[in-house]
Amino acid sequence: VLITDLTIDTGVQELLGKAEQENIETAFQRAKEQEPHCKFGLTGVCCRRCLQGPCKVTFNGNKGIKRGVCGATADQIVARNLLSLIVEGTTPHVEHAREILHTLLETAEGKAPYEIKGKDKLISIGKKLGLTVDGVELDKLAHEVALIALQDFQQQSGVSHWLRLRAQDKSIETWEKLNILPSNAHLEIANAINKTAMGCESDPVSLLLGIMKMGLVEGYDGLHLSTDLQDILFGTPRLVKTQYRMGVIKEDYVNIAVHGHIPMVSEKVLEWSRKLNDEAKALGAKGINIVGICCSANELLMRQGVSVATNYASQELAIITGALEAMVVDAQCIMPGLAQVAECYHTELISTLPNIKIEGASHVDWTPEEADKMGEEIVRRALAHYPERDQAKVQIPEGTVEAYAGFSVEQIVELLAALNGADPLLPLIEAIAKGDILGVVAIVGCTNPKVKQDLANTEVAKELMRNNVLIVATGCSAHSLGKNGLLSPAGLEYCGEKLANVLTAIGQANGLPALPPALHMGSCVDNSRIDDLLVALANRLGVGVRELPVAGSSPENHSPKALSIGTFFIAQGVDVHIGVNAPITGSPLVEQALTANKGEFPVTTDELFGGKLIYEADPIQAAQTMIARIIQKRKALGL
Ligand code: BF8
Ligand code: SF4
Repeated sequence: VLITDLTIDTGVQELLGKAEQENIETAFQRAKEQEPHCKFGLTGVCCRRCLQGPCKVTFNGNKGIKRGVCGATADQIVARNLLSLIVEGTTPHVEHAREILHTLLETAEGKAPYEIKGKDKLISIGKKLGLTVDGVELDKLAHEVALIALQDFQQQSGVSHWLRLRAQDKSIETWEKLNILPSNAHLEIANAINKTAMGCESDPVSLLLGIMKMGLVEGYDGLHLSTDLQDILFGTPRLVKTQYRMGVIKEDYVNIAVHGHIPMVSEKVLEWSRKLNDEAKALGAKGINIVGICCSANELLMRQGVSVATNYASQELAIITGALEAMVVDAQCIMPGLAQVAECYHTELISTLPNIKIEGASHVDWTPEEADKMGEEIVRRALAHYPERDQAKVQIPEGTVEAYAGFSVEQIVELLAALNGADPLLPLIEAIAKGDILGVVAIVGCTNPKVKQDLANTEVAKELMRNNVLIVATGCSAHSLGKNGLLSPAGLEYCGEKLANVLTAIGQANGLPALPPALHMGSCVDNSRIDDLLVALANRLGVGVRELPVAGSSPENHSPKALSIGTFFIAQGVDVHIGVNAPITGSPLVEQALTANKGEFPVTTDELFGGKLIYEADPIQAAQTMIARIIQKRKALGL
């Protein structure tokens, strides 16, 4: 396999060459070793739910065994497996939300060394929750907000507070009729695991409704709760400028990469790197340089303008530069293979969460109370490793790309207010109505070593931009766009003329050359921001979210989190494209229900919610399918 077939990132290509010379294995080779993949697994019909199995039943079109030992059919097995996968996508985000919630509680109680930096967000959420905010001390208000959030993990009946806080009334009506309103995230997760357990639920329709309910748990007590509480603690993101690609790792600095998702960890590492910067100078370095990987990168980029080294598939390659003194990880999307790579260099791989340990890594415990101790210890360890760096092994691919980020809904509204202070959303709505903006598509999710890194993410985006579709982006997909110049005004060259004019007008009204063609809205939990934007637009128009000319796309999905986020958006009535391996094709019923492709199965998510799954590996075709749907939704609105 040619290295150039694995990624379009030239820096990663260079480092893959270095890895080959040094005989270091990475995920890119291991992905090839796994080919060809087992078709039973790929199509979702392998069941390992009990010890009578594993059972595999016939996948689409073939003749063979129709039922597992217990009598389970392909429809039942696929639906159960999918629910199980969606639970595995949702749970890390719900845990993420719970961790930030406890940090906020302890901060409000004066027990944790964080401050409440997002005063405006706290007050606006306090008001929406019906709390008295006038004259109330911030700590007290934060405490009350956190206690309400805690009920979303404890109450035995009633509806999730964060769903009531953030969802459109019209959507709530739809979900209520289908009896899928969640109450408590932990209860719903336990309930879903119970459904999928051997000998429990086997009605595929009920399992599918369980999947949609889990999508709502993901959306409100995963994504929204995480973003809201993080904004309260760390502030709401504002426009920032930054740099992308491996070249952000600097040879003459002490380099620390933060990787994972939890900003309570990465923010503290950044804070202590600033405090101890002079100690790096005493060692002969120019200072301490923090770079980001995956969604820790997004969190620090959005609020602090920290630069981004790389995204998911190439995380190991950052170590192969030979210039990282430490890589700090917390949770989610951390490849176990990192430890093996770190062993070949002076880099210390440090895990931080008390219940997420990594084999071969050292560990410095993060707890809300001990956060400062953790930050200082990690930075001191990195400083101590700097003299151990082997210069002969250092090779940092040259070049960085400029990018803008920090597009919270609050920031977008403020930029639009430069055009219309009294009704900021109006200029956007008018541009959509006139067709200057055909629609909005969110490019979200991952990279996946199974497919060429960054290719589909950027190709889907470019095809949409050419057709005057405005792009918003999060997660590792946003990094793909950033590395390739699509988060910078320079990316306007890929846009249709009408879209380019709109972005230039908004940019210039704000003293910028133009807005970039893709607006970076944050980490994967910040898909909540995209939802907030849709709800704001729909409310302003007096329509349901399901009627908006919008779609979501995860062209290089690898994580079950991409599927649970996608499920949330389908429940909102938004079509969601995924490009890699939807493990549903073994069941005609599940496939038809989700994709609304022709078949005998009468009930589809499209009919019930207004959104469906688009499973398409070809990026241009995927973009065209989304455009066709956007045009259909425009027509229904009379546009
Ligand atoms: O939560 S985009 S590869 S890092 S799962 Fe993972 Fe996918 Fe990246 Fe962020 Ni999201
Ligand atoms: Fe086989 Fe049924 Fe057990 Fe699944 S639950 S492994 S189909 S016997």
